[in-house]
Amino acid sequence: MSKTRILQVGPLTERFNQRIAREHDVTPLWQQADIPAFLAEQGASFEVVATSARAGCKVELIDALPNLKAICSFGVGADSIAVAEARQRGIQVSVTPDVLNDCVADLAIGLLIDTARQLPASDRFLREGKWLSGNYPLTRKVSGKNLGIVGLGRIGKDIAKRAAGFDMSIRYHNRRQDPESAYGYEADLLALARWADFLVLACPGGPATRHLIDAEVLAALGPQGIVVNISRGTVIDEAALVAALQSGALGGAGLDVFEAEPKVPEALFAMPNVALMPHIGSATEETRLAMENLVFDNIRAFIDNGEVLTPP
Ligand code: 8YV
Repeated sequence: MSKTRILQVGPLTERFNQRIAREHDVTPLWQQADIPAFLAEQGASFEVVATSARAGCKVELIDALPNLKAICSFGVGADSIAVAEARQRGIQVSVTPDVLNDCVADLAIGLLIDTARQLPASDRFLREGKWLSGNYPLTRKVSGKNLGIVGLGRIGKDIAKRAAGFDMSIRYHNRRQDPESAYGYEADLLALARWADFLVLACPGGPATRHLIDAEVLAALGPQGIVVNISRGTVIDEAALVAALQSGALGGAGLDVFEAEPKVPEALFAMPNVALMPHIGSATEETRLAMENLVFDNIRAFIDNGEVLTPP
């Protein structure tokens, strides 16, 4: 067991919790009876924080750990971690990129089909015995449509690869054009939304993308358009989304993420053109194990060589 003291911010799987306790000198922060008193007394003894995209690491926690040197997080998103403040203080940060691309991209395509073909609502229709009195209404075709991707990063590219198998035309919006990408670049998000049948959001969360998808973008996507969000709930103005779905200004929404998880606007529950998932993009046995292993690899690399492997 190494001498480096690790502070674990929130619980992960039982397997993760047991392994970190076996391999490291770890203290579970969430189990402390009086967290501020604990941090005041012992904060200076921790060099590493183990956390997750959900539990995060705010600047207040960094302030309470004056000898902190590395923050190793489970999850690819770094929007809940004070990355800029950490960097200013020479604290390294790691996340778990790439190992979850397949599963998140799979879910994006799944949500797109779910929403366009109304699979959750069709399933409910059958279970409720309604098929006995008539057929389910017609829905919308998926193959061959125009797909706009907001955020052509690692996950966005894997979504595009899958969508090509459905003969979709693909264009994307990023802050800057990707010189390596052969897909059409659209600098103007509104123009992309106007062109697209489906708009899939795969950009990072955080202040730079907060409410990027607002009432105007949703109106440009239009009454037959569908938005799919597998990034962060904050990227969509959720109140505007609910209003656009209620008025028919937007055709449908497939959502894995929400502004105030685990709270989801109840107005969405009864809508047949909406598919709702409890933030399960990376939540498969295989991918979650790979993510856990990458957190351990980062902690080990930092302790042994002073460098994390996969910064955000
Ligand atoms: C997880 C995620 O739900 O990778 C991310 O950024 O949002 C998801 O994979 C999250 O890491 C759980 O804390």
